[in-house]
Amino acid sequence: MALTTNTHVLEWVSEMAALTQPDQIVWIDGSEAQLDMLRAEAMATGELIRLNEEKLPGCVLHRSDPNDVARVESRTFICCEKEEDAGPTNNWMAPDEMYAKLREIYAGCMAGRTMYVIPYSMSVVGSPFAKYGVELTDSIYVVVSMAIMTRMGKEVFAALGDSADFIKGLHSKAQLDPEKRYIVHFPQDNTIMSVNSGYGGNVLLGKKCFALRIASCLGRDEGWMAEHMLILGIENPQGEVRYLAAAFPSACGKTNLAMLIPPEHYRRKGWKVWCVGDDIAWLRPGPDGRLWAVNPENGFFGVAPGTSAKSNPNALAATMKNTIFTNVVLKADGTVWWEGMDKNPPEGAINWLGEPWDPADGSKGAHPNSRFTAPAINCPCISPEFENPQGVPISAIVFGGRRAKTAPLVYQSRNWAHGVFVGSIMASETTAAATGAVGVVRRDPMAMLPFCGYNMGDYWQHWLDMAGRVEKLPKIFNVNWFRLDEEGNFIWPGFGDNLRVLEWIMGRCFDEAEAEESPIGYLPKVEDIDLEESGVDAQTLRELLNVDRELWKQEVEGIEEFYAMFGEKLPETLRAELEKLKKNLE
Ligand code: OXD
Ligand code: MN
Repeated sequence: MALTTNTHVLEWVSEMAALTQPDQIVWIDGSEAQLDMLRAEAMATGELIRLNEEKLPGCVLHRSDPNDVARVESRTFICCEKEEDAGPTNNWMAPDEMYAKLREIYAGCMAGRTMYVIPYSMSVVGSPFAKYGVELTDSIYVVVSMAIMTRMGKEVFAALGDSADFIKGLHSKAQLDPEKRYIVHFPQDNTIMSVNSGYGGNVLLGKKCFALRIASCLGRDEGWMAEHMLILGIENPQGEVRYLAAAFPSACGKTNLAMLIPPEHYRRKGWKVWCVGDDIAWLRPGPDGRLWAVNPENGFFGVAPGTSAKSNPNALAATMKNTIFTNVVLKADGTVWWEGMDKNPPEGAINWLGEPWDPADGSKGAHPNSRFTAPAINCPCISPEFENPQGVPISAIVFGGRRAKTAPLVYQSRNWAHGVFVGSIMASETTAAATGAVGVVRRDPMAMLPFCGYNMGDYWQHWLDMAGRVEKLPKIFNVNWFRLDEEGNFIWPGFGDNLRVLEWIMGRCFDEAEAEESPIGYLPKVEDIDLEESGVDAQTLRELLNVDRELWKQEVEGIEEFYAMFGEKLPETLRAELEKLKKNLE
């Protein structure tokens, strides 16, 4: 039975049902009873596999199709009216043309299946940040995953009332045909259409599709920001908690930073770190003139391989109950395993493909992009402010990347505009760690390259314009945990020791720490970073903070090349910042 009388919802559901032809429509109310029934049904068909109830209560395993294990950027589209509004970094097609193509693919695709209607909220229902969505799907995996990742259920319809202000999402696994797989955004219609995939990043439409691509457009129009950022609270020994938001491209330890455990030396003094979010931040000017942030999600969709009791005990703890694992190893005792969990690949286990696995044959047991979908409240360091509908005030914005030599351990931008420049030139390198060879530089501005729902040039202008909306702007920094020595070894210990750098960053935000000028921005002095018990000496830190002018001159060339893509859309302010950098390097 329909859970709402909202005519906009009802009409759209019946239109999509007429197109996709499901056998029945089930409205998701968010109750445990209904979710239990759906889990039981999915376990009967093998879509979900129950795990060891004693060791992993409430946990299940799912395997996606082997041809469907990651986001597909080449098949992800932004379909706004004008191509230039999607910009050079997005795939674009005219909306009419794309709708026509999709209509053909969706026609009758749910015949013999059930269509589930999922009402969900990004952020706490009723929060000033909250935005509502309705996802239609033919996948129980999607329903039970959305129950973890969002606030889902009939209270969302109550909050929506008769309003047409919700994001429409239509998902169908269809035939999982990679040639007809599309992840499409229609920002002008607040609509998302995803078809022929069952992989989380493509089908949990609240996440990348809504909370980043569509929300970035809403933010542009409404004066706020949707960013690919973790949110972290740092509690000092005086008990003050200060917050930062940080953006990193993939494979830079974002989840680990979001759940950082302070080194022993800091713990003894009373430092604590709280996780507000691990992936997405929505930021708005608050009534006090500061920038406030929420994590719009309700769970973590984290990469499993590499997550261990050593690298990220908090993430591991978060997966111990009510978690969905995707494409990991199934052990004989009904628990799970992945590469990097420990050094003991299990005997007698089943690999991510569902086949008996012999670790000795050299194959991987878990897919490298295998995932856990875990409730945020499971995380031992989840912030007490996680559910605060007002969010948390952001003092610092931190950008980062993986650079062998170019970027120092940390530097601070001179002001907001320079900070936007620093974010716009973000990049990560693939490094052949063994040789220290410098690999390919991939530019990923603000870590938003695959997630910005409009022209990146306009997006940078929106960032610059926030200066007129936020009275007390956060300070902007850049970090690089990945400097290599001549032999290709990491010089900085990383993980919990990154708090040493964050302490300086927070000190700068509250006028408690010193810095010195450099051609690229403010650097800490060697004595400004606490190295006690770090194993890093002052000489090594000096090396980590070194700014090599020759490398930066090469960097300038790379930036010029990248900026050229944006033509007239490149904000004048950023062009001027680049000129300033060039001059400083002379
Ligand atoms: C993610 C991503 O899955 O950024 O969070 O790809
Ligand atoms: Mn992400």
